[in-house]
Amino acid sequence: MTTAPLTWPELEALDTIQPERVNGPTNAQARLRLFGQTEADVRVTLFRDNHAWCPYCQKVWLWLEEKQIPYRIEKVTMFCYGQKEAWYKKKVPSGMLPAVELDGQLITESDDILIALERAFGPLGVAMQSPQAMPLRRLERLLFRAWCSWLCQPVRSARQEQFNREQFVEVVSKVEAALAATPGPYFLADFSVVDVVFTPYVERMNASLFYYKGYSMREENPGFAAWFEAMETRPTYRGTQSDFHTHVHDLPPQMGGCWENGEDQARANQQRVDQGPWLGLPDVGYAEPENSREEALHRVLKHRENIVRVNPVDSQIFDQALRCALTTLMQGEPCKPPQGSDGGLRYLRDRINVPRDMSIYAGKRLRTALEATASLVGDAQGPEIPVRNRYDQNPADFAPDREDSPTLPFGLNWLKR
Ligand SMILES: N[C@@H](CCC(=O)N[C@@H](CS)C(=O)NCC(=O)O)C(=O)O
Repeated sequence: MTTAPLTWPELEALDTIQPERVNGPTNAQARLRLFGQTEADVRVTLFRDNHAWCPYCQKVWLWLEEKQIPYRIEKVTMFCYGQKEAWYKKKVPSGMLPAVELDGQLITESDDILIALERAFGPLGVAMQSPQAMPLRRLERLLFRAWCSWLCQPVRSARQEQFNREQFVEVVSKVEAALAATPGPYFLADFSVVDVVFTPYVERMNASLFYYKGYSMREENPGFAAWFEAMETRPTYRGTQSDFHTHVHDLPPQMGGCWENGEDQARANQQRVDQGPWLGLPDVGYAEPENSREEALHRVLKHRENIVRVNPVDSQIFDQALRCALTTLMQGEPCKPPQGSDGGLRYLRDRINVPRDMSIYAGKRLRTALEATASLVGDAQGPEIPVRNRYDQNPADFAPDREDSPTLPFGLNWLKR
């Protein structure tokens, strides 16, 4: 027996979320952050990517959140998702992100941005150029390069694959030693800018190596395990944290390709990240918040018209299928969707972007409900997730003024329209 889908008004009645974007916890949707201060106190504008994915933006974002500096957020499209906004290219001709305006002065390059912010507002624990931070910042770049060599270069032999893996693991052991050199879980005695500098790529390494190489960085290294656990106690980090599914499919176009090693463990991990179950993956370790399902519902309700419109399945059919998935999400009962909607439900399952759309547990709950609903009518998958670009995630399609905007540059013509 399956239950009948709730209507949109019935679903809306279950939406209890009242987001506090400006003064509440760190979140990817805010356009203004005040931390209890006033708009007159805002000296900083952060230009970051629409997808809340750019690692260098995450570094500056985390720093501002940790220091509770009031700031505005202007969101810009990254090249591989769609067309870069002309107003941003006038400001920053290369189109690169992040950028910051501090007291009206434009600064680019994330390290220079942090140094300028430190001058204006004081350091986060230690200064970027302090003798404590400098060697650890160099170690972070060493780890980054070893990761790129292993993940982003095709190999000609199993020996070369093994060599790249060993090179990476050797740098990991240096990082483990650095983490063990202080009594707490962080890089220095207390949380500092050094942890912020490591965060973006360590998160992306944890995701990508699990998926493409079958190597679980967080589970195989006690220093990293403790560091992740400590980071996840911080609401700032939780607000910027992404999940495995988002990272592994956003990385290939950004990095120019990610190469899987074909090992059994990697294959098993790929199956798990793509098809679920998503709860229990080592992309998050803290306990699930009580309102993760409500959060997922709230976010879908907000964008439901666009979500239905861009789906490859006929709108009427998909509207009902989506209500089925949301009914399952909220009531825990199976709800049979119309025949032929399975591919459309999985299309959406594959395009939930964490934290852009919702936080990590909300994303897992929604993927789970979409998959459970799809599996009641078939095993059709959605169109494949592209690896050279992510125009299927063009933010222009979800812009509030979409109707007034010119024809989409890359169109979503391969979708129904
Ligand atoms: N060295 C720069 C690197 C910044 C960077 O590589 N940004 C990428 C995104 S992660 C970018 O803006 N690329 C242009 C685009 O994708 O639109 C920094 O530290 O700020």
